[in-house]
Amino acid sequence: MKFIHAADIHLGCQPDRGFPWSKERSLDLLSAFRSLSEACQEEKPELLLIAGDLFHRQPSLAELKEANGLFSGIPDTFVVLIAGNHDCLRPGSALEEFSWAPNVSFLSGREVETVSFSEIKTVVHGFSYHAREIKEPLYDGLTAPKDGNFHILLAHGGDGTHIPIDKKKFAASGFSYTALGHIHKPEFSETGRYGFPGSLSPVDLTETGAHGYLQGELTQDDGAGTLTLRFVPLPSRSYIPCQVKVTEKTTNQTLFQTLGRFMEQYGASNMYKVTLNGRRAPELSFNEEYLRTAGRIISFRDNTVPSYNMEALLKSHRNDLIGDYIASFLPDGREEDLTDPVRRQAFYYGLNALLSNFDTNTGES
Ligand SMILES: [Mn+2]
Repeated sequence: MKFIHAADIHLGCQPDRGFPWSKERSLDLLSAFRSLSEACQEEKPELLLIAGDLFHRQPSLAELKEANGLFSGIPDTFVVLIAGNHDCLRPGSALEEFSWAPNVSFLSGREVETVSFSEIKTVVHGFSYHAREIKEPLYDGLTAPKDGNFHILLAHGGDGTHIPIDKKKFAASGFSYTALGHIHKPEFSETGRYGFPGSLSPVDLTETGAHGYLQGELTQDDGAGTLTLRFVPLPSRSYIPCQVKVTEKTTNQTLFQTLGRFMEQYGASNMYKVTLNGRRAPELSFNEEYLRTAGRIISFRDNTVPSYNMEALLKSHRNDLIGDYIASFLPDGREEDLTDPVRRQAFYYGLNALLSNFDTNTGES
């Protein structure tokens, strides 16, 4: 029995809101969902499992019709879905009242229900969220009968406020596979009999790395079946960390060029999380606003420190305010001791201010 397992598609979400490329990112989510249905047309799995958060929020009737349209285009695949915390069921909502295509089963109840497919000797168990949060570990006690069928648990959660789970328990639960959603980073275990496909396409800047779905197969053996799983990445724009080490020679213009080359190499349509490290010329600070125009920079972090010669400064300011100032932060004269980033930043701001106001003739600040 072949299946495809996806989750956290978040249709209707607009990632990177406020950035000029945000609109394109919401289209990415639509493309990823279409790619998933095309994968089903090509691979012809018996089952498509969608483990919650198909929609980013309460779907409109139009969004439901769009999703259903793709599902009805894969009539030879049984589709089973549940609602997650984002698209949790509200009384009287379009989602609650929607009638899905004949090949789609929506496990909409708040308690475990099942749908059986005798053709593929498979039973899918699951329930839907009816609230934004569920703090009880509702999956921990569930077990599957030994009746010759494959039993699949479709589940959504895995953190403290969304059905905490104990991954170690899944292998002994009797379920052939627990198809999870909610955690947006892919993670799966054949021996542990569970998988998180992660979000189908990344929905925010924390979601670096590859995104896609899980493709699996269950074959009969004496027990719950032999499980194989494979992660299939979907081509998509992604969030890429970009760490730059600056030197005393780095200026805003040369840094702009470095960032530009990096983004060209990894794809100008991707989003970059820029972090600057190293020691910059003390007179110079980096102009975030200007540097952001080098490309799609979703986050910008400047951890650089000015490259003062602390030993020489301490020597020449032994008897003035600057020497006292340095000594109050660095009793041993070592900058490495300033490990707290806020304190470090404050120290350099202060030092810079003192030095720029220091009158070399009078020796006073
Ligand atoms: Mn979720």
